[in-house]
Amino acid sequence: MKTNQVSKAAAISPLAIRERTGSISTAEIISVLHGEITGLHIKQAFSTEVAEEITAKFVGSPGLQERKDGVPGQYVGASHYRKDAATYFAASETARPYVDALFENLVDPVRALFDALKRELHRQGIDLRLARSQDGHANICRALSWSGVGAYALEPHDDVAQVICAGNDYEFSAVAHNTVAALNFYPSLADEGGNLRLWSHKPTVTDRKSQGVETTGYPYSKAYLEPVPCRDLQLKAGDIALIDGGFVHGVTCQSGSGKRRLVLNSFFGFAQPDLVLWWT
Ligand SMILES: O=C(O)CCC(=O)C(=O)O
Ligand SMILES: [Fe+2]
Repeated sequence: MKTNQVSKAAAISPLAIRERTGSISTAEIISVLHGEITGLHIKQAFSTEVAEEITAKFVGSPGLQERKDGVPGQYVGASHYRKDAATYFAASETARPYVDALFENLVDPVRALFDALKRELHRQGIDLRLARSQDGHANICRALSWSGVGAYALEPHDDVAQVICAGNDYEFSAVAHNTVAALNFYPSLADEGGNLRLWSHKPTVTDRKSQGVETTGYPYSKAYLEPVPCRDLQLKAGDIALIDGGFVHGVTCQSGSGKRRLVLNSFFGFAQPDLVLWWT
């Protein structure tokens, strides 16, 4: 990681951020997909009662596990990060009952967004579906609680490196040429911190190589990001943040007694002009 770090300044790409209260619209989601909005923060976007029930189900889930892939956190669901397609889709199948159980007896807000987007895209002649292979298909989301200590609960990273390096076994590898939209629902936050920080920088393959994060996009160093302007989305339970995952982002440190930060995360993007794929 250290040897060929050329100290080349990170190119600045402006952030287009929209923050408001209310319900998310399919037009805004599609604007993120087209790269017109970098960060969309919708406050009070889903019910706090539903948020509390999902959080309680996560905490008590028999499918709750510690991440063992170098990213500190606990999760329910499957992550494609550093997995080949066969392993990821098998893990998705195994985790499905646990993911579904998080929404038992509730109207799942992630599924509601998926269905609304599917209807709108269909009107435009575009199909939206979960990514799949012969081994299974992706889940609607994964639930994550970050536990990094220090400046970041989740270190600065981008979500595209893992898609580029996923390999051709994955039908969604083609999305890396377009916007990888990262969708986050927040059922719970710690009393303080846990902001989603976005930097004005969209790394290229060359940038990643220079930083020794070519295959992971994780983590970008403090020194590399120091000169880059950033913006924090200050999140509360019931909020949604939808970002262009190609921009560097991370989660600031969190503090306070008891409450843990929980995010329901999914990725989606255009694999073909008439096909949007969704995965975790
Ligand atoms: O927890 C968050 O706010 C962001 C999650 C994230 O960036 C990711 O899962 O890749
Ligand atoms: Fe991310």
